[in-house]
Amino acid sequence: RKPTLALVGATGAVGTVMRELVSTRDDIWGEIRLVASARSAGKLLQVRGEDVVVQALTPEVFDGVDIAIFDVPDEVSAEWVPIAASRGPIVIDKSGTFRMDPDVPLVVPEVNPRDAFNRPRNIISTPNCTTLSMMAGIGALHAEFTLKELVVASYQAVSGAGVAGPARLYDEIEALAGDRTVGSTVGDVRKALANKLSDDSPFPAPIAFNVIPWAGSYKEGGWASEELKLRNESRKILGIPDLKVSATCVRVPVVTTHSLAVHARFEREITVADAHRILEAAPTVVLVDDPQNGVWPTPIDVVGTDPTYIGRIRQAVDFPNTLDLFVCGDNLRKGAALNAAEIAELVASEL
Ligand code: 2RA
Repeated sequence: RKPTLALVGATGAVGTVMRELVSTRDDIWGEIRLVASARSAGKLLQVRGEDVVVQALTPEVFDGVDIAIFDVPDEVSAEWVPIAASRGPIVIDKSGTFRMDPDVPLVVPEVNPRDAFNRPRNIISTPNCTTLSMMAGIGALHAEFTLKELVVASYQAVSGAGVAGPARLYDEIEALAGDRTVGSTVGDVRKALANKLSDDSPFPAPIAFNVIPWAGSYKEGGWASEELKLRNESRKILGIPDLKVSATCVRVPVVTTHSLAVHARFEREITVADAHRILEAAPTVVLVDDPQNGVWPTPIDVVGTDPTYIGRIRQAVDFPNTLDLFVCGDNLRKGAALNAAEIAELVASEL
């Protein structure tokens, strides 16, 4: 019997990519059940070329399900993931709710696949998209050179904030288009937008023609939640509890694909050639690193694809055993839906 899969949150930004992925990857699934809030129940959505009726989130919807992938807000996961897990399926949860629970593994299949098979609560967590964008590459380098410190600056796409993110960016660009002076005087962008758009943006400042040094919610000490996630999740996935990590997360006017500038210190000397050799051999990493010829990764050349792209690899001049590099990864694919699909395929192999 082929396993039954439930996709919970099937109508969201990640849910849409998830349906596309299960329709195009190896078809290992029997029934695929689509689940969403009562508001979306009854809708028809396409999976594997067929219309499937969306079912409402109820305890009974998980009966007979082998694996359930949740992509819903934290508070919905907090309530419903334990209910689902108690009714049988292995639950793969994309929210932040269980990631740091010691009884819930946090899995990136390229880095710590074995952790997926030790899950006391029947739950597996998948990391935040910002952490995930760099994990395949950093994990491969760590496996040979032992990572000691990470200093990261992120350049995060607006779709990380859900479907409202791109909608707001497009609205702002449309509202500003045609004025070839806007952006040259303090306050002019805010004023132009205030005249044309409501202020219910998912972002705390205009995102068109701008960058915003903030992603997530406020945490003690002035940290943004995304920055602490990067630190805590990297430590857990890599299995280095004392890894030193410091991050600054920035939202940029890119639709989809997060980028990260990474400063990584290792236990021993590592050269650019070492990094090229390791990353070229890493199956899900694409090395794009020929700066003399203007070759490096950019989000618009990465969006819609599965791998992590890495370039601009340099040996830090003033910091021993340290590389600087630039990573791009599609935040909706490897950053979210793809990692969950890969975990599902991994654990389905044991059913
Ligand atoms: C963001 N990392 O980009 C978040 C999404 N989980 O906002």
